[in-house]
Amino acid sequence: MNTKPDLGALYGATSDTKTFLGLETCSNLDELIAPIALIGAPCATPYASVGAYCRNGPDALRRATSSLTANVDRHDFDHGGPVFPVGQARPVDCGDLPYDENDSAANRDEIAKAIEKILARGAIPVLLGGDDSVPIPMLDALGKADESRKYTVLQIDAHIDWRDVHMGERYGLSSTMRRASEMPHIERIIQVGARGIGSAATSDYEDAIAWGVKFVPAHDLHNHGVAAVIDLIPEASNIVICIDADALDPSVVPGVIGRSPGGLSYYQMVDLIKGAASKGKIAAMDFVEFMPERDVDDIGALTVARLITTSLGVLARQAQ
Ligand SMILES: [Mn+2]
Repeated sequence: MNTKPDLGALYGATSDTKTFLGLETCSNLDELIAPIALIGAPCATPYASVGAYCRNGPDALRRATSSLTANVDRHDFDHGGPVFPVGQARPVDCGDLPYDENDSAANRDEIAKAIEKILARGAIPVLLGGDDSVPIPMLDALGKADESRKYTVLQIDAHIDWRDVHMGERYGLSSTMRRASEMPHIERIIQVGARGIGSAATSDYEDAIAWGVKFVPAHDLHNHGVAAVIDLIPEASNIVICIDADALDPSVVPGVIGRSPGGLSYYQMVDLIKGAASKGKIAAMDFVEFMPERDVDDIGALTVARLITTSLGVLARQAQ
């Protein structure tokens, strides 16, 4: 016997849902009408040595919600009510952007244009990677939408991503925060969860400090709590939250290329997101680096999909 009883069947979910949480689709961003737009970007600027190793992330995260599609309106204890407030327009799932592993510039352009359209329609973009090169064009697009608006980036990641160039590439996943620091509309960067050994050299870390980055490494977060991070966010900030799945502990998200012990718990992540929302307006979010091929029995997909769901509920409440 190799069939296991399934939670979706227990809850009465219909089997063929293709969108995140069974949300409505939007296939034409020019006609988008929703407060929040989920969109997948399987690939932006991959390193030749590993390719687009997170290209299957968005679909795996959608699949991880399929058992809950019949239960979206039930009580969610992370919100004290349904995840989406009753009577309010819901997020939509805009599907995945096309990509070409051999044309990174075109991929970045595709992502930037999509984010610009979402912002022009007044929706909050929630971008699903893809590897951690995917946020660079999203952050770029935020500056084009409104040149006078300044942003605080809250990056939650096991790695600081401050390499100037790695493997001959400036726009790869090891350079995301350095590229962000070069954008005139990014006025503040807070980086949470760094630990262990990554690709950054000590000089990269020193460059980030000199720029003004406030670091709360994972060990400090465990010692001092989430409030130490939230205190760093000024009131009324426009906040972009950039979440690398490897920020979470590998025991809850094994599905990443760079597993690093000592990571964050699910509720530390939730409290960071809710805490940010309490200080300002979350203008955009990304969830990157989930790699289903390295996951263990879909436990990481479940955890990251749950975190995205909770984030959508937080964004829905701030849109009220
Ligand atoms: Mn990263």
